[in-house]
Amino acid sequence: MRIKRFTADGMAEALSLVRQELGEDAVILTTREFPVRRWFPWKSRKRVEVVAAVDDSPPTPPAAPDRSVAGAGRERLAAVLERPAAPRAASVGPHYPDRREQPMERAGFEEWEPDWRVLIRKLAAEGASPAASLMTRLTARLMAGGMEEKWAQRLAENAVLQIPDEGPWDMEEALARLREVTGRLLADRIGAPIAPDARVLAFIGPTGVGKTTTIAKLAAIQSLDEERKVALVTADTYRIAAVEQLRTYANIIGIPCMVAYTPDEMRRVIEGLQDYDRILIDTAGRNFSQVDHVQHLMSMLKAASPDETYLVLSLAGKGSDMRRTVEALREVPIDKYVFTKVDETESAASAVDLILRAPKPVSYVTTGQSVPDDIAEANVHHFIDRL
Ligand SMILES: Nc1nc2c(ncn2[C@@H]2O[C@H](COP(=O)(O)OP(=O)(O)O)[C@@H](O)[C@H]2O)c(=O)[nH]1
Ligand SMILES: [Mg+2]
Repeated sequence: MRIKRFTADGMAEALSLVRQELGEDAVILTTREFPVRRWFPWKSRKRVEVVAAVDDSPPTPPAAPDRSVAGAGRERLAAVLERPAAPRAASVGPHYPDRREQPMERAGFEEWEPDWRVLIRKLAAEGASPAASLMTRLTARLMAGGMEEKWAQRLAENAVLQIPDEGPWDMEEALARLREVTGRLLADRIGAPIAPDARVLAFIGPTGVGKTTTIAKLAAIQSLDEERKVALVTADTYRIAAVEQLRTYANIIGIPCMVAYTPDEMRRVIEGLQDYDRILIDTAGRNFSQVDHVQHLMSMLKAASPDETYLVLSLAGKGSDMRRTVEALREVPIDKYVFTKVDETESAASAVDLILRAPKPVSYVTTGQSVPDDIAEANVHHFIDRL
């Protein structure tokens, strides 16, 4: 570690000295302004002092590919930020790897506190610098879209940090950088359609988010386009209309629809559907802040023993509600997310917040009420274009 003190007439000059002497990896430890006394006090001017350090110990060999921002350290973060986003085809097709093989829960953003945040903060503290004002505007925009402040701030800081020194320091550039940074963070978390060999699929989530409609869309595509043998099962027996709704879709598509009132029935129904390729299970969207609703859901899921469990969440809802649902369902093993009602919202910030906070692959987004057309395999643009 080399530590050095620099003084200059302004922060920009000081930082450029730091960069010249210590290189791009330098970390700002402290900054301070001090007046230079002249003969006449009213003519005193300010100088800036920056203490910076650089770690010049030999570099550690690169870690195995892992795009999570987990694990402290600038290198990991830099690797995440600098690796170009992998181009991702809109439709990934049936060869898509089964992501259940991968560890889902990675340590998240919390640990992502690189030292150069200090630098940005200092810049912000300078007052009306363009960097500070863009950071504030980006943060406010993300928060208005439902992202929690600390995440909004970090994304905004990272975006602004990517703007070259010579600018342009405007919102258009800042947004482009925000999309770039977010895209890289999300890249390996988005685009995970139904795994080819997954047979039993359960869909859970709050009421009204679009579970039944999404199941109808997927069932129609799987059955009519992909010519698989598809069956529907509903455990949403709380409302009579819910059973009828699913049954109507099943009749139109021409596939069976079974009802399971209890875990035992669920077990029997699934057993009876052994020669079906895909069994899509609809569940009741109850108020999951009540523990017994979660327990009931868990016992149904346990009986169904799904290969994949999808948590369906609506982008039209509030970010805080979405986070509450995820928190209430923390005991439920969830494999993937489906985000609905993308057509009803201008901002996907709340979804980005969730994907960064509780990382799971995002499989589909739905874009309207039309069965079966308004559904697409999720891609990064569904999210970053709405930031
Ligand atoms: N705008 C829009 N509406 C949707 C979408 N998906 C579902 N809906 C509507 O949301 C309402 C609730 O859907 P439903 O499937 O019954 O929700 P569930 O209670 O979660 O099963 C219905 O009016 C659907 O037509 C979507 O992607 N966009
Ligand atoms: Mg329903």
